[in-house]
Amino acid sequence: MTTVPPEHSTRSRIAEPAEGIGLDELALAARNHAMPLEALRYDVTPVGLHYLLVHYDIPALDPASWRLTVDGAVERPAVLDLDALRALPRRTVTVTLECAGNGRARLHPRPVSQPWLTEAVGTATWTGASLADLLGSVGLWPDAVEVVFTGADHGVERGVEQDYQRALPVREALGEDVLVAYEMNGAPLPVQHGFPARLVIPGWYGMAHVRWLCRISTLTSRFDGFQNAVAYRLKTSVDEDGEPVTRIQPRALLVPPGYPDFMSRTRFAAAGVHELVGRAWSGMAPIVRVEVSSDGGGTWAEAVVEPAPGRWAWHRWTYRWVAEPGRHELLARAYDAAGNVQPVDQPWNVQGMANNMAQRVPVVVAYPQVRLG
Ligand SMILES: Nc1nc2c(c(=O)[nH]1)N[C@H]1C(S)=C(S)[C@@H](COP(=O)(O)O)O[C@H]1N2
Ligand SMILES: [Mo]
Repeated sequence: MTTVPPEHSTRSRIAEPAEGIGLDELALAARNHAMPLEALRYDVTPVGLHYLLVHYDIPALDPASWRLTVDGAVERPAVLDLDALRALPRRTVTVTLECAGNGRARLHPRPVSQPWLTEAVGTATWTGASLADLLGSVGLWPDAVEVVFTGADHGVERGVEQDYQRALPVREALGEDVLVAYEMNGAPLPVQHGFPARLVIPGWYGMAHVRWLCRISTLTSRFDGFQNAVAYRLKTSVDEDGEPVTRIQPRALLVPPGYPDFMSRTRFAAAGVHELVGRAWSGMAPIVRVEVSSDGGGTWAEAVVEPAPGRWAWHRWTYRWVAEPGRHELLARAYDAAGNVQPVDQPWNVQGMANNMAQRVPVVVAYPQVRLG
């Protein structure tokens, strides 16, 4: 382990009131892209449009020499190559994945980190072996409590040198749709999404879906690694331990209507009827209701919500908007069957995690058509 210079041993930081996005955040934003909102039109996000978040570097793994070690609190530790993984029964699940930091850049005050707006999301069809089958084949000890997943990527975070590692409680890890996936949208995993294998844990925020998986270790005690114990915590002051970030909070997003101004992204749309289209999802329960406001959140009306293409995938929704000439602000909010409601005001926390404040889309409507210049 290298000695980390003190300037890198920082705690997470909150931006000063007038502080803009820094070059450090721009560097992260340029590496890690969001999903363009117009891609909400697809049930399954085309691979290149799916959001991407990589903490360190994308590792180069040779599929011929790659191995997955399964050990710890198990009867028969095993080492699998890619053929052995692919020989296990195949399972395919369509999953909406969202980064826990989504929405962070819109918070006041702003936590300094990957500065997401609202579109760190995507839906993919993942194929792989079920983790329950894999753990069943090695004989999980009955007193195992956590499963630790280790990726092949390595870096330093707030002064701590580490492999990217996350743990899950055993009862979550044994869910029937939890996969060690080796295909995304019907093709081998693209390198940036975890080639040759990644964990997929439907309903959970992105940080739990460990890519470039090389080791699965079961423990009879709680895991205290950085990404569980320090990062991905909901806390209102820096000194608290906070609660762990787990499942995805409900969120609705809409495809902004009309066309955009290049710099401001303000929308211009013709007066008349617009069929607004969006998606809504929750990692806790199906979406039961979506509401739309065209007056900045003053009044709300019900959208039509379609069934989701799978238990863990987003729902498509539509709303018939009669657009009058003038300036408007569109909002959408989602409700799930477990009673979770998406807030209009920010749910603030130190790391800007699980923040599902409603999206706002300013639209300038003109009749019969907008003409600039
Ligand atoms: N090995 C490894 N796995 C990882 C990460 C990482 O940096 N390294 N980032 C996590 C985070 S924070 C997110 S949001 C998702 C992003 O997955 P995607 O880029 O395939 O959409 O991967 C997760 N898995
Ligand atoms: Mo993330």
